Amino acid sequence: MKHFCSLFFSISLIFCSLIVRGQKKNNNSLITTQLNTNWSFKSTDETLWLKANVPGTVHTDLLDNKKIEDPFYRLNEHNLQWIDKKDWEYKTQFEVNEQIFSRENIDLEFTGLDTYASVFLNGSLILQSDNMFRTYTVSCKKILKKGSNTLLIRFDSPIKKGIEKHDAISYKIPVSNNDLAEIGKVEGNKLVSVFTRKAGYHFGWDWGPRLVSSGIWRHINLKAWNTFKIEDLAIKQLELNTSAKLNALIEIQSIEDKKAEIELLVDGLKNTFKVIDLKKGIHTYTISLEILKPELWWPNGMGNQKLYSILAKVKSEGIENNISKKIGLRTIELVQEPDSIGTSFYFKVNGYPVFMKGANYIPQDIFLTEVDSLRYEKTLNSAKDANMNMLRVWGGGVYESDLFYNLCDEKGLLIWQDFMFACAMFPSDKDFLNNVRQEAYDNVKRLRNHPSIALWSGNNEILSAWKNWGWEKDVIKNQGQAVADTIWYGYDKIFHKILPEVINNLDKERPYWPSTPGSAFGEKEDQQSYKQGDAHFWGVWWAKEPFENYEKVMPRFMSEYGFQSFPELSSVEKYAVKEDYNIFSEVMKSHQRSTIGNGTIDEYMKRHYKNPKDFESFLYVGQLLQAYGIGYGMEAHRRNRARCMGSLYWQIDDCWPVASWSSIDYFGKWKAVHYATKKAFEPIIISTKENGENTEIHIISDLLTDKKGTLEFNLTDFKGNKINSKKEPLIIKANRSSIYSIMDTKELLKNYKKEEVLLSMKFYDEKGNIAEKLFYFTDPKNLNLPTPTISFDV
Ligand code: BMA
Repeated sequence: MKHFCSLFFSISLIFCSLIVRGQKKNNNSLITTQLNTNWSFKSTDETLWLKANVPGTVHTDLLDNKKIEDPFYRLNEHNLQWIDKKDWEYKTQFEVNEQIFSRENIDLEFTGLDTYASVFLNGSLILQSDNMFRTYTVSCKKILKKGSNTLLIRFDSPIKKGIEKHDAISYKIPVSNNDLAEIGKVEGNKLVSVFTRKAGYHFGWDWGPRLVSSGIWRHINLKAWNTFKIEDLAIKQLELNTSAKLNALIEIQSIEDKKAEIELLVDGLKNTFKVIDLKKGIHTYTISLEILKPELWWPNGMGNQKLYSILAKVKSEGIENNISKKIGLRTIELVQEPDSIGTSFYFKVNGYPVFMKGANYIPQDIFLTEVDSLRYEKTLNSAKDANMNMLRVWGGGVYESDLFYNLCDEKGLLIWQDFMFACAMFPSDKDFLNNVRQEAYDNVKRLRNHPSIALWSGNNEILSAWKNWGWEKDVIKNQGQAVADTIWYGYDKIFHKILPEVINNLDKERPYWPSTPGSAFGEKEDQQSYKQGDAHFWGVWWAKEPFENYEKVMPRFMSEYGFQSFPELSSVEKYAVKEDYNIFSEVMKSHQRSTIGNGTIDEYMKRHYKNPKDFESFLYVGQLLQAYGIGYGMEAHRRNRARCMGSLYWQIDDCWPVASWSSIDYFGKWKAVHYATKKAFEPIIISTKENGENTEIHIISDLLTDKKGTLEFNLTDFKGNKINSKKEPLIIKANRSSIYSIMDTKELLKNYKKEEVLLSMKFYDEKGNIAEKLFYFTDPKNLNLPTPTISFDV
């Protein structure tokens, strides 16, 4: 953890030196200092203060101080459940020099307190917070001193607070069993997660540990300013054709009425100048600007990701404050129009329908502050390299860091952004609803400039749970209609009123989708018809349906489907020892959170593969199995793009070492399915399937122009002898899926058996191969593969 500390320290140094340099030009401008150093912590019932990292978490600080063992190792998680039952405090001393102290206004800005925090500045209580997703700003000039100041933050146990809130209401809120209260050793196994605005997955999930930490998880900034401070800059796109007409909305806080000059620069060049009347208080000023011959921002695979940097300089009576944002110019629409099937559900970017290829994303660590820029870069590069153009930031995690969205902007990864609600109903009281409104406000405001964000989505699977999984009926049956009405009141308020209102105020250009999976007709319509809306299809896995059902269940947009595998041996070695090497050992079971996980993998493996000879081979074949199944699903979705316009599998990453649906394990290792994804998501693919007596060859292109080349296929036996072949020129049509050929399988195979042959296909032009595909006519376990005689030297 040390390197993170020094990283943050050097960032603050760079920051300070920029400020000092800035001050030479203008010694009245805003001074921002991050309070990242000099922190210590302890539980409130101890006396000894230990060194702490900020940003950080209690668990990682305890680990750094060697007070606990690695929470991910073997069964250690189970011995660490005492941590979330205690209250913790963090303190630091920081200097306020003359220059800072002389500013008329000094604010403390807390961008992430997890979660029930009481903040004391020099002994005075200045803030009580109860939402890890919110930013809190406190004006504190009156309490600050010149010289040394003390900041102390007490975090109340989220479990004890949760129990209080749980016990204070007279009814039970339905929560899925992802809240692992039993592992958490919570009294009476009470499900407390929904009472706290804290990442849902901290309380456990079917791929995650139960490690409910606390801490200062994002920066604390001290901001000192004279007369006015810029709060925000939002760029709104009004028109985009031969020129881009934009509005800059600049929010400024001023302590008095006065004149100010605003200058806007685009990529360093002066664009607009305007004199405005600054008014006392916080107000938004609108200034129009224009970019001639704009270069568009495109999703990955469709073009470049041009980002314009917009700098706003605000000057008034010798004070200059600046703010800058990066934007991308593009149009995006969610098209839901009646068609011959039902109602479409697809995204149009810059006027083109785009098939969304991607995955669901969960936080990359149970301890959020462990995810440094390298890990963000690596995971998002893996998405880009696998030809993805969309990730869904799932609602049981967090609104991600600015860095995450910056990287998505740069890499052309569109984001389906959930609000942070998943798999549970929530409280309906006024305080809770107000808290949610403020959280939505903070995050929509923070994120709205990112071209990568395609859609706001209210929640994960809550509507399904209430309407289709039987939660509503159970509540009516066991607790009565009045309780069901109270619970639904909260749902209706949050997802049909509060969130749409916030979006309408701040970001109305972007589509809002109340729940995923959802229906085009709101909560009244059956979501299981697959004729409209998006779908999460879990018949494969939970109902053990065959992989072929990925072809049969074809929604308009598949936003979740998945199949598990274990990490490879080199990753398992990091959390287990040799005696654990059996998927049914205590340790391996503890790193497998799906109630049906091991049995399901085993059953599907028997359907498609031979029995692996040992533990290591089981891990390996398990990964092949996942690649086989999910690869099948991806191709099926793409073949059917006339109906289905998105394929986001569950899930790209892990937050600890575990057996899960991920395609990249916790240590960053690509599983076999990630390689299969890269292949299945290439811009042009050849996809073969058997349909009754026939073999069909489909060709799918996501390119925006037709592609000319030659298609060749060869049917051979496993020794390489040619049985059948064909080669012909072909023009692959832009942005569509078409059937290239339907052949009678018997004729194609000539008298050969399915287990003896393989069909290899390629499409190429004068520059080389564009698409390649190998197709087998039977499951891997049936193939009569000859024993190879290959020798190698390393
Ligand atoms: C999906 C998700 C998660 C869950 C996953 C696997 O539906 O939304 O809640 O982890 O299934 O069960």
